[in-house]
Amino acid sequence: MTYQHLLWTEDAGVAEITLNRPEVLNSFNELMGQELLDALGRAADPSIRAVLLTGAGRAFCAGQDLAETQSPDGPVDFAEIVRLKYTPIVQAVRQLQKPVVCAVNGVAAGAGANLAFCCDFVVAAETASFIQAFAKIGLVPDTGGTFFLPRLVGLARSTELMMLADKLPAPKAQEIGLIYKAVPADQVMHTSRALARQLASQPTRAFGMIKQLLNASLTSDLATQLELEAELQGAAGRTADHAEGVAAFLAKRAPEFSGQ
Ligand code: T3D
Repeated sequence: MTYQHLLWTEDAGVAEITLNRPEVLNSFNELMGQELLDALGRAADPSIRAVLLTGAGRAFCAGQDLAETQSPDGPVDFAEIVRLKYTPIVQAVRQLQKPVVCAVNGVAAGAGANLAFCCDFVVAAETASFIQAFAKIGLVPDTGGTFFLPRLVGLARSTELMMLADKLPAPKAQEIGLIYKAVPADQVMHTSRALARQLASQPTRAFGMIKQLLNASLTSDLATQLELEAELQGAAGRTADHAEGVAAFLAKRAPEFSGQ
């Protein structure tokens, strides 16, 4: 499938998805939301073992396309937009049984920032920034922001970010543990691609199960979590990659994981 507002490329088991509306800082119109959801579904194919998400041009994503939601016919139902667009995208990223690396090449605002924060790794250009822009236009954070931010950086910092809505520079985001790392702008794609490629060569099924465990840990109690660990360790122990990992260890050679 070809997309109007996304670029899709595949290399060495990595699907690279680029939000591609640079003239409006890759803000989300309806079609780009549908296309991203489609692309995340396509990334479930077993030949894809890691995903890299980024933006074209000088921004990562400026959130909702604000021009699109202005209707002469009266107020647009934002609840519907959130339910039909942003919520399914967040669920798709979290349910995808493989790592998603987000390369934040420039500013990430509103739903664009929170899309980055629901990914497994965020590599940002040192010149990039994150803005919980919602309050600036009288809205509340969506796209999982109120779920992930308090868990990533705590309540006080989340309140500050959401209510003051100041630009958070990427190096500061790294310092407070909100993102994986900030790198010089000219290295953001190289670093992100190298990371995605490395992840794609690892035990993909175990990574999928790690993601399942981390998702569950965000809401479960200790007993439930311990039982899920036991269950998924059982499943991981039956994978070809576990057999390969142990065989490689005993033979003192590097493992060659197939992702199975
Ligand atoms: O509404 C619902 O459906 C509910 C769901 C909401 C989810 C959300 O994401 S709400 C939050 C929406 N996003 C924002 O409020 C951010 C708006 N953008 C900005 O604040 C700034 O553009 C940035 C801080 C991100 C970057 O500033 P700067 O100075 O680097 O760029 P700029 O000049 O403001 O933007 C460049 C162009 O992109 C400009 O167009 P022009 O003048 O060159 O023709 C600007 O209008 C356009 N643009 C930027 N963001 C958006 C946008 N156009 C539409 N929607 C945008 N969100």
